[in-house]
Amino acid sequence: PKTIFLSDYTPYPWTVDSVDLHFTLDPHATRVRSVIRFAPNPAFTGETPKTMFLHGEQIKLISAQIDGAALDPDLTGEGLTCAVLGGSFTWESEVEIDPANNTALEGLYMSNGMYCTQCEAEGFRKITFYPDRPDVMSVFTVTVEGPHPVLLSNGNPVVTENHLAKWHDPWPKPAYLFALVAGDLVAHSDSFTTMSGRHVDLNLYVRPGDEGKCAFGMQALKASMKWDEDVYGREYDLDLFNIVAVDDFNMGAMENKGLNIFNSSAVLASPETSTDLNFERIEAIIAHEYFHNWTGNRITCRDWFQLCLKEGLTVYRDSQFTSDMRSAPVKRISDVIDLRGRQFAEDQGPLAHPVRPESFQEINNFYTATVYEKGAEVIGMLKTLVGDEAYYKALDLYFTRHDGDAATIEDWLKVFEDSTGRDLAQFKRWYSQAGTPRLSVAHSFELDTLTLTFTQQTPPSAATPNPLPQVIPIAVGLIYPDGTEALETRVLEMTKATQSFRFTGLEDEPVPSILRGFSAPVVLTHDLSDADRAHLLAHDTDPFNRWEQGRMLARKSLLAMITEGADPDPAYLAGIHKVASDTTLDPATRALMLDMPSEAELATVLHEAGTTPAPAAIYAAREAMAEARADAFADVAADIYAANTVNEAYQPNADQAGRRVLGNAMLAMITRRDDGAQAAAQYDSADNMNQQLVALALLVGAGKGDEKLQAFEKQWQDDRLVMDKWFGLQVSKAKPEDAAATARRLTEHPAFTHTNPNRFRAVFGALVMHHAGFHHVSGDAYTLLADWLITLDPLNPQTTARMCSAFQTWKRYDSDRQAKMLAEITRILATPNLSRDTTEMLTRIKG
Ligand code: BAL
Ligand code: ZN
Repeated sequence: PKTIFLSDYTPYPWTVDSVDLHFTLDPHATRVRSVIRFAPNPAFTGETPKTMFLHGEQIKLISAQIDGAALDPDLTGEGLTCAVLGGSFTWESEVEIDPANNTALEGLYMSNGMYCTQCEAEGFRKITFYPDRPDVMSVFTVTVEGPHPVLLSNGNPVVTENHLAKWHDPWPKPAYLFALVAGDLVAHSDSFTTMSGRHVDLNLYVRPGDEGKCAFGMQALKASMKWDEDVYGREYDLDLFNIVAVDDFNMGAMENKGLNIFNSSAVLASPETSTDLNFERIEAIIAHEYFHNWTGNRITCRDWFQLCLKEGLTVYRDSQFTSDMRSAPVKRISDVIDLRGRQFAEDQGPLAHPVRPESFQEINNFYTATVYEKGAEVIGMLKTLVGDEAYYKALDLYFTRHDGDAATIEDWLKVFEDSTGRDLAQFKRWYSQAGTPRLSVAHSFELDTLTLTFTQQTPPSAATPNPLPQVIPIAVGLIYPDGTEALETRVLEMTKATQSFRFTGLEDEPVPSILRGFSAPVVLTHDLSDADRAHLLAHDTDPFNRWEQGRMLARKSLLAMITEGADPDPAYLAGIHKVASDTTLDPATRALMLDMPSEAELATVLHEAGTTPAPAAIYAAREAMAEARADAFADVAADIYAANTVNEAYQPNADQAGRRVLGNAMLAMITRRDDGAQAAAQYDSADNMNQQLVALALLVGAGKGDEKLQAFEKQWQDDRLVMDKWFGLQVSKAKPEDAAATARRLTEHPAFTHTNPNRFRAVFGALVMHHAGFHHVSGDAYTLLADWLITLDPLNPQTTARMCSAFQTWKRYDSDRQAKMLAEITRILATPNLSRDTTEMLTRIKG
């Protein structure tokens, strides 16, 4: 496969002034007629080419003309080349495509009898011949003909007749934002009045039978539209905003202009079928896709290397939204847990890449935690450095200066430089260097002065062999021994490899609270005594750092259990016992304080410290800690559970969800002591999926879930999203030695299908997340996953390649596991005709 480099970018020689598309739908022989007006691109400085290349893959060319003259272009598997004269011209073509056999779910495909599209990043070339690159933007008019009650495309409807609809999108857009939907769908409709008083019709289109799962998504959409007006001054720009739910979808959702297409798991919700986490995720994804209308659609990316320009910023914006809708500290802590779990692991291994990568073979492989989540952290750091007011001023300038542009990270940083007067050359390293910086701090106190000395060092990687010091915003505060605050949060700007900061005029030696709010995505080493950590846990005014100190105590105890066979730390158990009963803290925060680091997080921490993680030992330590917690909480668990029981009608809000998560943390401890009686009672009385599913998971984990699993299947067999939970839960709650066999058994279930990405991920996503199960010494899980990746690859390369990241940590483990994983990686790579996606991923992983 060909490697594409950022440094090779050149503008396209032509602009596309208009695109007219006409679809005549047919499952196996959809005809697409296109009329595309090309003109010389003034931004192209080279000699005008004598030939034109158009992308096109897996499409049958029926006819092609330029200015009415028939052509016979040169065709390859990647597109066509034809001769052109200078000046403007009109390209016309007719092609045939086969949506019913499109199992890759890119381009135009069918899902449960409906037609839908996914064009980001490079799917439009599977629909018609076109310069399929994000810097070619045009106005689209689309006619859809087909025997379906609902025929949709981007923009506003122009003609709606029986079996024909014509759409016009007045906003120039790249082809990756094109969308088409046709099917027997029902709409849940509403409307929104924008800040300037414009009426916008809103529709959420779903399959008949799903009407009852639309209300929450619609409310989330309206809240997002209002929030973007209130916080960023961004107004919606069409008369219509449509969302469609699709069952077969590779990603969560897609921000096509005026016609967002969602994985049904990311939009359909009801109390009976969705958990609290489902509701929160759905609200966030709806917001994310909506926010893309400005950060992504109105201002798009010049090329795919700039993906973080829209994704990092939009993730940052959706995290701000969730913080405002729910609890800011809970959101921040949850984001950090996620970042450490996924992005830090990526940075540690062979897939490490900068937030703005500099080369790729298959762009689908770069929709990563680094581009998205670290990309969002970089925006957060920029905001911390310049301050809130300057940040929003810069964003206003960004929207004004670049509206309608396909922009770059250089454009983005220039806006901040121009509006704040700052030099961001060093800050730009956050975009160009891979790896997680290690930040260590030493503190000393003399007379009335505290000195903090920081050292930063980023481990070299293949992507960045010689990392240079980065600009690190370090938010610090100081807490006196009596628990009062010696210094409110101050942001230190570290730019050198080693740097000291002094705080004078102190009345007593304070305990430093470093990296408040996790102000930079770094691994912090701070040799605080357990007593100092306990002091911050009790008195820190920064909610993130309070949580972090508890987390550090938990980590320390678990690591001692894993590596030295130590007993659970009584001081840690006493600390969380105190926190759990502290009713001055909200239940969600208390639940987060009780949350134990995952096995994967512990493996990452051990690897960082130069120790080979032993999956069985990590699992055993967490189990032993869970047992010790059940003992330590025996006196209060039932009371806390009862006190947090929600008796009101189910609402998916943060307050109720917080009470449920704390109550269920207690139920987990109770289940270890009462033979599952309380969990069974919760299951039987549950009137919502959250409480039903948590109880079921606890019973299955305790080995007492067989009867309820059967009852659950019988109750929910017709609900595909709930059945995904049923599949996933059995794998994630299996004993490590049974995880692979459980997954294998489930693949034989009549409702298992590997062509539906949600169902495939339900089983195999759960298997790879089951650290001790996936890495069981038998190697059975490695083999099972490899077998299925080989089966899925020819059908759906994108989902296959994503799942390959399960092997990215292979070099961390002992030589036996390494050999087993390497054998599977090699076996998959040896498969004839392996996709470009999977080949690139496994070649990088193999290293
Ligand atoms: N643009 C791909 C899906 C998303 O990030 O919204
Ligand atoms: Zn996005």
